[in-house]
Amino acid sequence: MAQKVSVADITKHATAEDCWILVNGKVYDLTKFAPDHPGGPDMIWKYAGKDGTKTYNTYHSAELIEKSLSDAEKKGEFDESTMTLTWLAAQQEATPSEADPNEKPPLSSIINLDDFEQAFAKAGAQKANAYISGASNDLLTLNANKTFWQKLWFRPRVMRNVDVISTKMKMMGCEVAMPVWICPMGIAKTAGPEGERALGAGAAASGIVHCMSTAASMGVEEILSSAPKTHPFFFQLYVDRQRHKTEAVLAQLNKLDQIKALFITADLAVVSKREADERIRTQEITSVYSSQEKSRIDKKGAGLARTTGGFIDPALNWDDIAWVRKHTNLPIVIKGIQSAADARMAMEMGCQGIVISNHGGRALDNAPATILALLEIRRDCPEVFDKLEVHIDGGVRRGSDILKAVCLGAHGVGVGRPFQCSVLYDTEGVETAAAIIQDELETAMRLCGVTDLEKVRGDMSYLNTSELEQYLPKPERRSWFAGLRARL
Ligand code: 173
Repeated sequence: MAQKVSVADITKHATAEDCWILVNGKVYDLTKFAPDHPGGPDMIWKYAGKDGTKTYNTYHSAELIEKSLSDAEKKGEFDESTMTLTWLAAQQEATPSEADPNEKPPLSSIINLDDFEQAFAKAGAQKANAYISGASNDLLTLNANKTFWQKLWFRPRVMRNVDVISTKMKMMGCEVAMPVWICPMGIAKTAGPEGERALGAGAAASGIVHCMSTAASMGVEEILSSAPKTHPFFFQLYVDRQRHKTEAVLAQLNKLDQIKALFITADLAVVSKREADERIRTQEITSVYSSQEKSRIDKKGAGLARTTGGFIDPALNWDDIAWVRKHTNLPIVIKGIQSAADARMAMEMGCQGIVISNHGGRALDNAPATILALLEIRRDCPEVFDKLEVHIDGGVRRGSDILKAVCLGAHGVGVGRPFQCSVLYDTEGVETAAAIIQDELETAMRLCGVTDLEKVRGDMSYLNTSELEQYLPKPERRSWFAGLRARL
C-alpha cells in the first residue's frame, strides 16, 4: 500500500461498476465486494469515489476492511495534499447523518432572518454550521456588526402618502428590486444539496444579485445556469499565490456577460482562527487521517477554512490593481475596506467600488463594526460616495438596516449567513429570505415617510447617528497619533 491515491484518481472510480472508496486514510476498490455487503450495496455505492470513513466507522471495526479485501483491492494511501474544495463539499453531501431532517422547522414558521440561522443550527450538518456560523477568535466583531446596526436610530417623517413606494435601485449598472446582494460564501453545498444553484435561482426570482465565491462548491457556469441568462451576478475573487491561476479565472469571467463586477477580497490576507470550525475538524481529522497527519494539522489549526485557504496570496497589495485591471474587463470593487483612509485609497486607485466589510467578523477580531466604518467614511471622506459605489455587509439582519445604509450613502448591502442558511430550504428558502428583507425594508420606508429609496441615498436627515458617533475614532486623537509617529 505504499502508493498514494489522489483525489483525481479516486474520483475516476465513482460508479457502482467501478467503485473506489476512502476509508480511514486508505483507498479501497469495493466493486466486487459491494454486492455481497451485508448492509446492502447501496450503502457502499453511495460513497463511490468519496470518503466513506464516517459511516464505515459507525458500523465496523477499522481492521475488518483490511481483513476482508485482497491486496489487489487495496489501492493505496489517500494523498491528503490533493484535497480540493469541491471534493470536501461532495463529502459533506454524501454524509448526511449529522443533518437531522426531523429537526427542520417548516419554512412557513420562519419569519425573520435570525430564524434561518436557528433552523440551520438545529437541522443543518453540525460541521457545516460550525463553518458557516463561526467567526474569528472571541466573536467580538461578529457580534458588534449586528449590535451596532441597532445603535443607529431613525428620525421618521409622517403624513406623506406612502401608499406606493419603490425600493428599486441600480448596483454596478444593474437594475435591482432592492439594493441587496447575497454575500459570497464558501462551499454552499454544505448548507443544502442545491448549494449555489439555490442562491442563484433565489436571487434571480427576487430581483437581487448573488455574488458568487471563488471558493464555491461548483463551477461558475453551473451557478450561472441556475438563473435566466439576463440575470446579473457578481464574482468574488481571492487572488491565488499562483497568479497565473487567477489570470485564468479572470480570462474565463471576461467571456461571461452575466457577471457584472469583480469583488476582490482584501480583508483576509491570511485565514483567521475560527475555533468552532477548528474544534469540529480536529475531531473529524482524528478519525480520518493518521496520527502523523493529525499532529501537523493540530499545530496549524484544522478548520475547514484554514485547510482550504492556503492558496490565498498574502502579498496582495494596491499595486496589484494595475495587474488585475490588465486581465479584466469588469468593474473592480475592493471588498474589506474598514477605514476612511483605505476608502480614499481605493478611490485614488480608480476602483469602481468598495465593500465596507470585515468578512462577517471572520477576519480580524476587534475590527470595527461595519456600520461604524461607513459612518467614519461619510464623516471623513464623503467624496468617495460620488466617485465610486460604496457597499456594506456584516451583521445585516433587518430590512430596516438596508434603509439605514442607503440613507448614509450606500449603493448596496450584502447579506451573508442568513442566505447561506436558507439554502437548507433550497431555492424557496432563498426566496423567502429575500421576501422577508423586502417586506421589512418596505415597512421601514413607509414608517419613515420614504417613498423612493433611490432618492434618499445619502440623506442623513432620516437618521439619528448620535449614539453611534460616540464610538467613532476622534479626529483629534488621529492627529495625536500622527504627531507621535512623526516624532519617532
Ligand atoms: O470566510 C471564509 O471562510 C472564507 O472566505 C474562506 C473560503 C475558502 C477558503 C478560505 C477562507
